[in-house]
Amino acid sequence: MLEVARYHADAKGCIAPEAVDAWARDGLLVIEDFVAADICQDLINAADSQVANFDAREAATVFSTATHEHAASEYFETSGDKIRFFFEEGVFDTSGTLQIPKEQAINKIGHALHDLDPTFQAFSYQPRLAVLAHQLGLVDPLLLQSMLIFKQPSIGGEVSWHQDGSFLYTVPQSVTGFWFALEEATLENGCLWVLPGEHARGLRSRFRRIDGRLQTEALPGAPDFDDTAKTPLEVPAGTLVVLNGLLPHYSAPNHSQKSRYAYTLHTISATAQYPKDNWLQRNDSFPLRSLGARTDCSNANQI
Ligand SMILES: O=C(O)CCC(=O)C(=O)O
Repeated sequence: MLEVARYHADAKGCIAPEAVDAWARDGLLVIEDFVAADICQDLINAADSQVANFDAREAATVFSTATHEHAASEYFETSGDKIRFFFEEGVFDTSGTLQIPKEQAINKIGHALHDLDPTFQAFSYQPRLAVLAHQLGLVDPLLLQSMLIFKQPSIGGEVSWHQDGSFLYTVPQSVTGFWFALEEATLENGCLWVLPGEHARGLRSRFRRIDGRLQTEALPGAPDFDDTAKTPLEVPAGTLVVLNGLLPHYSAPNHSQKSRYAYTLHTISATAQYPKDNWLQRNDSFPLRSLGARTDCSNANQI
């Protein structure tokens, strides 16, 4: 099986030229030790306290990436500028009562933790990310979306193969994912899988509002994903995986006894056009903010 190379960033967020080359070639970049162990723990604690403070009776919306059934839900569609809670499949009975404790039942929190939770805000707008983004060629990155994906033991569901550009479409394509392993991610607990280089074959579909309803639309002439090179990314806690918005990725259900917490951020370019028929729309009174000022890496040590 193909092995994806691992890189490191220095204290400023600077990476070696070989890492920049790997990003361009593969459409993804794995940076180990990007997040210190105590910061991973702070983020885990902040996520757990969001869940503890959430009244599960407020939302009986079942989240399922396999069927996109959630798409019809107003709760999902208006979550772009809020902190909302989405559940694993099958955890409610027909009357909307949770059958298991909410701590096990929540699939993810989204989609504006980065602007509304102080711990996630401080982490998301850290200068090292702006430095890294600049080296990867991102132009005026704005923080659009954040999610905490729990993958709780035995129940954490699959995230089906997709390109982030289908959901967060811009012209030209500019979405970039920053995925942080807050806990070790393994084959057993549902690590990411990727198709290195497959971003070069373009966007396959769009998830957009058509006649008032969110739907997935195949793009004309788009090839199927070629999954012959599908590669698991087993990574230690603290690893950052950066994903080009056209890079197909997936994660399996968690059948193990260990959770797999990950925090994920998506940026778009301020210079790109963001269509009105994308699912995620923010209120005009709550504009997107820039990742921040960049620093020059020209004097950085080789990592
Ligand atoms: O964490 C996962 O399992 C999937 C994350 C993902 O698809 C994303 O961040 O775009």
